[in-house]
Amino acid sequence: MALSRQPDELIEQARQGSRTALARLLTMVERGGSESEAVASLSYLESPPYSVGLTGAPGAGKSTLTDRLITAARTGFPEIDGVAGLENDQVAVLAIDPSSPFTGGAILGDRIRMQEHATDPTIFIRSMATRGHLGGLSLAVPDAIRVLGAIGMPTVLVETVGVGQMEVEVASAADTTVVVMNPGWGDAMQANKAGLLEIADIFVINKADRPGVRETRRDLEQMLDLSNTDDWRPPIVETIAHDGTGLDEMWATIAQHRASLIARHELEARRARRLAEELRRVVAAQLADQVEKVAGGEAFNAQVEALVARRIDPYRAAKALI
Ligand SMILES: Nc1nc2c(ncn2[C@@H]2O[C@H](COP(=O)(O)OP(=O)(O)OP(=O)(O)O)[C@@H](O)[C@H]2O)c(=O)[nH]1
Ligand SMILES: [Mg+2]
Repeated sequence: MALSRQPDELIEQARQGSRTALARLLTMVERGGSESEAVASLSYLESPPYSVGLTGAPGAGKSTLTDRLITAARTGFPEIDGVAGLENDQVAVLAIDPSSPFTGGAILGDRIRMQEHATDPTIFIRSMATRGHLGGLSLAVPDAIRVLGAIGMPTVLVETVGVGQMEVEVASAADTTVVVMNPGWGDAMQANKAGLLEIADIFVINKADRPGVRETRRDLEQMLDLSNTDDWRPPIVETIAHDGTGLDEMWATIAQHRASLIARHELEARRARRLAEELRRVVAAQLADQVEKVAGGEAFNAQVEALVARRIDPYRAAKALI
């Protein structure tokens, strides 16, 4: 079957299992523009997948954890306290590299590490960077997650390096956000400074084979004592991603969080808040686009000349342009 260029046909082909069709859809999303809008208008009609974000400082072990988590995730979400589970017959991973302008496999290390899954048809792994998407990754990633849901992925894992504001935004655009840190003095403080504490639903202290686990846990507990955690106090899980220690507990904790969100009717509320924020970003991006169009050309240059000659002030000039 020849690969289509039409988003609707591509979605159909991807639903039937074509990974090349799925890859092409995600490339469209990544590139932005009218094709990506066409993809969004279709994927938006379907219900979103359950998304789990992993973030944390560079080198914390997110990719190694994600790799292990794929295996755990395939067991699905169990039913918990009457909240229905979810069968994960397929699992998708998005590895987000905010600093890279490249695409489709920029994160070579991740690729190699996750290679044992590469031939598994129930697992889909894709690196993503931004290429001209209006609004950048904070819009491209939710779009990509929706595409994955629309073609039938029940669960999507999203790995992001959480160092800047935008990365935190991307990471927190998941239903469950896991913040990964390491043992050692100060790691919890660093995470706090980076704004990671506020977005964490679950903390993972990875590299628990190293000294300092108790100190990091204590620091975290103290910070949590000071924050408002009435409905859900983020649990702290210790892992050794290398050998898989703690990975079952990590997945079970993610499943607990999912069940808690659903039981409290918070999942829908969260998603609604995220959509409002997303719409705000789309509006901002489209207005910024219009600014670029207004802030160039002859009329604009004429106003600049008038400003230089002190015939007009910037406020009246702007009004004249708009
Ligand atoms: N000792 C120890 N090393 C680990 C553990 N987990 C990961 N590592 C090592 O830590 C290094 C970084 O791991 P990655 O999984 O690439 O970390 P990452 O957070 O994805 O890194 P970036 O994507 O570059 O931010 C690698 O050399 C891993 O082998 C662990 O539990 N214990
Ligand atoms: Mg990584």
